[in-house]
Amino acid sequence: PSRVRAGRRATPASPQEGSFSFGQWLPGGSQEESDPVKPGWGSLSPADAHRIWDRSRWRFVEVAALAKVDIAPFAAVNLAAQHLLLLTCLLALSATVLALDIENLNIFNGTSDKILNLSPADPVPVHSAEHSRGKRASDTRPPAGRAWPKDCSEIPSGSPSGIYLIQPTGLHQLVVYCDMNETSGGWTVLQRNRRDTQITWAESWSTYKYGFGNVHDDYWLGTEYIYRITKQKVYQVRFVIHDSSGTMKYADYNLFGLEDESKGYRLRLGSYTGTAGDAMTSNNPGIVHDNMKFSTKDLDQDTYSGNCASSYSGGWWYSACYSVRLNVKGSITWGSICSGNCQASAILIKPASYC
Ligand SMILES: [Ca+2]
Repeated sequence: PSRVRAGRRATPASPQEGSFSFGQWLPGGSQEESDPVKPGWGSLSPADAHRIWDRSRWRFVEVAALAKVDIAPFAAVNLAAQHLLLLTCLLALSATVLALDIENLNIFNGTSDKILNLSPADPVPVHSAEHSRGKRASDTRPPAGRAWPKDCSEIPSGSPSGIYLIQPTGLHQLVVYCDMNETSGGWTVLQRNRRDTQITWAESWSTYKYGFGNVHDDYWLGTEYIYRITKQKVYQVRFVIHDSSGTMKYADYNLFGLEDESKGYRLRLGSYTGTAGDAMTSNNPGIVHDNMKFSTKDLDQDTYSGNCASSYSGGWWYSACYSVRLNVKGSITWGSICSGNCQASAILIKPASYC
């Protein structure tokens, strides 16, 4: 390795140093970017070496050393160096994921290249294979003062749907699914569930508070995170329901907000439009959800004498008990359009639009 390094230190001679040019033996620029097996390497004639010896002993040593470099060991060293670089990149990758301080890594079990707003300019490389071809970790630092989007509405329009990092005010980064296709995009997905989901949904208050599931498919973002996002701006909500035949229906409320944890994450909805029916704001106090506190199996804040969350599994804004039940394994319900046999659901929010 020391002989190879000697070649890297050599620089082209300046014109006043005579007719010999180092450039005729050495690949121009950085060897990392060039093919090390280059005509001329190892074919230095004794006469050339002598000329160099006459001018500078140091240079003779350098060139003679290069002339002795055999291709095979050099290739082995180069391969080892590439592996070392790849290992360094992988270490840097895992280190920078931690350095990003993602609060809810518990719902993210993929690789960093699944996070769409991590570009090569960010601390985590998007394509590690490309990274290993010569870029150094120091090339990928983010600009100072980098601001992450506060929600999915701050991601440039035209971006694809997928997993992004957002950073609501006062929090570290969160991974979240952004729906960029649904009516002009920019929707932050709070919940996603399917009839054949792998998750049970029968979780505790603290598990609901910080989220669970898998941001790649079914998940609850976290009641506290939902509260912290909605505290930033005035939001609208879209409940997306795939009914028993798979037809997509929706219920929009032009306002969506939660009160803080000390007030039970009480739900506040605006007025309804949509095709799924206004099942969240029923006139029947026994099955209404708007203005209800959130309940889980271990924290009963419903209006029923018993414990709705315990009886029906899954945390929700129960009254006594429900007409909508989206946080459940296998029996998703939205009003009368699919009572326990909806195929899928999602809850999406974005800043309210004003006419
Ligand atoms: Ca109760």
